[in-house]
Amino acid sequence: MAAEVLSLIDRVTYPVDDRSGATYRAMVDAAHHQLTTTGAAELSGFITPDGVAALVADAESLAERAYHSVGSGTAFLGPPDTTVDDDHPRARRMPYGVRAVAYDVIPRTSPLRQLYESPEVLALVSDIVRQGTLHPYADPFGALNLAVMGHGDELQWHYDQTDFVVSLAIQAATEGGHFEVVPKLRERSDHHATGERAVLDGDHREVVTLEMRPGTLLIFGGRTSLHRVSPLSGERLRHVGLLAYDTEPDRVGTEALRQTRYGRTSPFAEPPAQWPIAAS
Ligand SMILES: O=C(O)CCC(=O)C(=O)O
Ligand SMILES: [Fe+2]
Repeated sequence: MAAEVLSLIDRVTYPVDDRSGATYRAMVDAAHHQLTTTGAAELSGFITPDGVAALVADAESLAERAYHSVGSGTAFLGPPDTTVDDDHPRARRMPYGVRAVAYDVIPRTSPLRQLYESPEVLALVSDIVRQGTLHPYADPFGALNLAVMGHGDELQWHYDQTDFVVSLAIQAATEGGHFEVVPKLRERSDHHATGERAVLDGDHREVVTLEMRPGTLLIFGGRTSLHRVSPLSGERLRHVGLLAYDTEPDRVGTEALRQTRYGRTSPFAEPPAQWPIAAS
C-alpha cells in the first residue's frame, strides 16, 4: 500500500524515499528558505500527471460527502472584536461559502488519505518546516480535509489559527477560486490594522496569487500572511486537500468548530462504505 501511494509522487524531483540523498537535502533546504523568506513553500509538480488524475477521480467521488457551510467570518477568525468600530478589520464580517469533506468520512482506500498517512510525506513536511517533531493532527474531523468549492463559493480574507497549513492542489475551478496572499502582512500590522483595512477595502497592490496548479504541494505560513480564496464561478469544482499536522501529539479542535464546519460533532468510528448513509 505505502509503496503504491509513493508512485503518485514525482520522486525524481522530490525523492521522499531517499532522505539522506543530496537531491532531497537540497530540495528541502530550498523549500525551507522559501517558506521563511516569503511565507510559502511551493512544491510544484509534486504529484505526477497520472497521480493528479487519480486524485481528481477520488475527489469527484468524495465531493458528495462534503458539508456546505455558508456564513460570515472575520479576518482574525474568532468572534468580532466589540471594542472597535464595526468597520474595523477586527470586527468586519465577510461572507464565505465552503464545502469540507472531513477526515472521518474519507475511505482508507482514498489516495489522498494514503498520501496524508504516509510516513514519507510527514517526514518531508517536518524537514521543510523545522519546528521539531510533527504529528498528524489528532482531530478526527480536521486532520485531513478535502475542500470542495463550487459556483458562488469563496473564503474570506483571513489569518489561520495554526502556524502552517499544507495543501495539495487537485483541480482548479472553471473561473476564480484563486489563492490570494499578502505575504507576512501581520508582521507589519499596527493596532488600527491599517494594512488589513486597505486589502479588505479592495487595495490589491500587495496581493500575490499563488498558482496552485494541480499537483502542487504548498506549505503555507497562514498565521502571518493574510489570504483568501477568491469567488468562484462555473461548473468545475475546485478541489484542494488540506493536510494538518501539529507539534503536539493529541490536540483536537473545538465542538463549535466541528458544528460550523462539518455540521456534526461525533465522528464515525470507520469511514462509511456508502453515501448517503442509509437511515437506520
Ligand atoms: O482552500 C485553500 O486553498 C486554502 C483554505 C484556507 O485558507 C483555510 O482553510 O484556512
Ligand atoms: Fe486559511
